[in-house]
Amino acid sequence: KSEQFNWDDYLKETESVAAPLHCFRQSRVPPTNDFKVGMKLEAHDPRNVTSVCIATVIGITGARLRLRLDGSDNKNDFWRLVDSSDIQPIGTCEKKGGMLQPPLGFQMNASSWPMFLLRTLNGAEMAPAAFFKKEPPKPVPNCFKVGMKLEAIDRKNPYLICPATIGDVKGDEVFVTFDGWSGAFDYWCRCDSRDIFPVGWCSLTGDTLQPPGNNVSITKSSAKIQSSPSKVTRRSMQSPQKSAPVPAQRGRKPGRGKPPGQSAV
Ligand code: MLY
Repeated sequence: KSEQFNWDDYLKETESVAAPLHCFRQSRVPPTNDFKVGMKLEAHDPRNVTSVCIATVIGITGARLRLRLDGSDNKNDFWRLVDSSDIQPIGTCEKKGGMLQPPLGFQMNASSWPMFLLRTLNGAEMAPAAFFKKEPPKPVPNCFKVGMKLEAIDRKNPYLICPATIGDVKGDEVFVTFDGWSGAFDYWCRCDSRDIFPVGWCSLTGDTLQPPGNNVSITKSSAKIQSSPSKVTRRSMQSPQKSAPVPAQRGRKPGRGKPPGQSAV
């Protein structure tokens, strides 16, 4: 716990570069997060994206909200940026002629939905429209390059934002690899994904940036493609590696990992 993670030092240590800001679909100045725990809003159900549901802010982390759909359990919380197009003020759905839907896995009998909806909204603190920020435009060409560093959401543990490296680029997609972790958490995503952020994002938003893992060697950025054992700067025997002490990324070729489109969940 002694020394804290520092991007400047880390970029030097790994002789790598940060992916440029304009590569990302994120605002240059992160949006301010004015939401408060307990406020209600409308959100697309992540498990059924055509449904618009009522959600409650359960937590605040940097420019993100931890959300829970009203009528759902506490096992399906999700995180959205305050400038996500997945969230909107209460009343938006109706204004557009839509109907608020029960979340997938609604805990009560479906017939009790209309009454549940009335009760959940009655006296609720609704997040003001001004708290919702406009989603930034899509960056047009995919300008990420293999080896560039970034901050990325761990999709298996979506509350975590972690140091990551572009491991591959194909068309509009990038392969996000997590520094210091074996491939288990890596994923393909579109270059305009809201789950990836420029270096320094967490320090600007006040979100927590995880330190790199320590179970896979981290070397020069080129090491994500071919690692040279002499350049190993950090390594330990910690977990999810099957056959231990060889640097896990050794011999990795661009193109490994699942093809674009299959794992972007
Ligand atoms: N408890 C999990 C957390 C893993 C997080 C990995 N991310 C940061 C890439 C584990 O140890 O498997």
